[in-house]
Amino acid sequence: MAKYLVTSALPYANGPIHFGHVAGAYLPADIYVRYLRMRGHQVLYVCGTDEHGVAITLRAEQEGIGYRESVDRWHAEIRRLFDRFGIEFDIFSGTARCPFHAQASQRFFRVLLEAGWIHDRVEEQWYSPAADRFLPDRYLQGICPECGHEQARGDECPACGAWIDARRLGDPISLIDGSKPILRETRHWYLDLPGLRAAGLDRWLQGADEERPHLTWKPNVEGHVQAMLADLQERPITRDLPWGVPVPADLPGAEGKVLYVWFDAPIGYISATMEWAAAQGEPEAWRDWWQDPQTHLVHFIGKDNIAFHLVVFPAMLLGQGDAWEGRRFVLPYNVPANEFYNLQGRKFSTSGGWYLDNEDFFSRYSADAARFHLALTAPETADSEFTWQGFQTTNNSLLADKLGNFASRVLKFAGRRFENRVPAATGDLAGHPALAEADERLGEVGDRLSRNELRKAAQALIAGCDALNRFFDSLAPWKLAKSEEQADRERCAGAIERCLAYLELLSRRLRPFCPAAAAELRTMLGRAAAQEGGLVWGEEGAGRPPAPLAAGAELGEARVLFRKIDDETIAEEIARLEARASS
Ligand code: B3M
Ligand code: ZN
Repeated sequence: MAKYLVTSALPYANGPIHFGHVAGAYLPADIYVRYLRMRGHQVLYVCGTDEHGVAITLRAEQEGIGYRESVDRWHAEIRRLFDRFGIEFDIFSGTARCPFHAQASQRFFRVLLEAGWIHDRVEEQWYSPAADRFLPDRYLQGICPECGHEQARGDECPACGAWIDARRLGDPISLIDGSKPILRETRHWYLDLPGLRAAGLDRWLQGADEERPHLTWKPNVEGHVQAMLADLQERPITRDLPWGVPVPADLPGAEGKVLYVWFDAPIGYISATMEWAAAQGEPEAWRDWWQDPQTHLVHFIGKDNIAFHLVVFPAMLLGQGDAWEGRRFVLPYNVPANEFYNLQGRKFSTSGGWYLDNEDFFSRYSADAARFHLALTAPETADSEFTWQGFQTTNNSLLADKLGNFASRVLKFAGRRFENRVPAATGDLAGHPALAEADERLGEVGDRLSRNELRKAAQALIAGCDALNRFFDSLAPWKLAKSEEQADRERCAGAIERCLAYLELLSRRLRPFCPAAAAELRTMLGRAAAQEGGLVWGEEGAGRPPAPLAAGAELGEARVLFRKIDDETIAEEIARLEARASS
């Protein structure tokens, strides 16, 4: 049994999140967590909203409401979508609402400052005489110094992805009022990334650290990290903003300054864990997760957050040294970052109307079908997309026709022929090739999930269903049942016993993907799926068929696991999407 601390990127509380976010950083984590728990591991899954920074202030200013009011609204909205999707966190907090966050962030800052990893300097920054304020990163727009793109932001370029020093932006304008800013001197604090790199970050990234048995990162992760390391510089970690975690007030020049959002946001994982621990009545228990060398820390993120999770945050953790009562922080064990997930050939865009209306979607379709489809099309190694046709195919041809249909034909047959009870096992069907195939494919599901290969895990599950349907067809129990031969009728009973045993196994393999349908399937299996305690994953796989079920156990009632979606409905959805986008 091992210990896993799993996080999903803290979404900005400045707008709704969409299916693309869910497919990239939340569903893969939720599936992983459910799987690990079934394997008996100790798991804590933390998340919350990212409630500071310019993304928030700009939004609230547009909405004409207070920062707090704005983040509260979006926090609730985002949380609702996660609930709809069945994403279950141990805690879902937020950086402005967590009572431990500001203090933890300031402590991180102070430790780094005292250890010499943070320096302060007085430098020129863009200042707006019109608004009488400094203009941090995203308040500015200008020409990218790297690629010449004309609408680069003051922090990064949307075209080439470069991190930009705002002072190098060409012809900047203020996004508040379009006016031209001027350069004015002010004090800021800088994180010495090159120094931290030499002091241990490099060693850890290369896997030379024995605490991180992982020797390789996903190729997309490795690529981003190398690009960032090629030009690693000190980064400013404070901003002139009226909203955020204040720079500790006793420092000269701290007035009006807050910590940069990317400094405090990842500490949000830690402060959320502190909040969770306090709610358990064990305020110190957060250390058992963050400061125990046995912990496997796994961050689920989208590709745009790679540099922060593999370079900046680990550097901040390393730089804490043993200043926290002598206990060091763990560094990430894995960062299974995903690529982007689009919608019908284009990027999701809330303002452009190119999105799925979450309320609408869940009033018509099941969360489980959406979860399974997103897993099957997850953007693991390349960008991928949601299409309505693809969703229909997954729902109808895979979930309903292969899985749901197998369950209903077996259960209906058992209901008619065996008085809705598990018939006696015969034992002579174990070597059947279709069952051997099912063993192999259903065994593969767990291997794939443990490596965060959701697509292949979902495919293996469906391939297992295919094999089971082939088994049922090749045995033709409806013929055997009518045979005059006693041996045939026994074979029929044996076949149905095997089908029921595999259905029970399927309910467990399905559970991380489709928790509600898996529970429903177990209800349908009645006493045949009775189990003491929590549901365990089990060791079934190649060479290990499911154990015989207790003969005579009473089954439940066969029901429809996945309802089909007709062509007309899909056509309507596409028409609605296009109409919304062009209105
Ligand atoms: N809020 C960026 C994003 O939502 C940022 C992630 C923070 S994770 C600590 O993509
Ligand atoms: Zn650029």
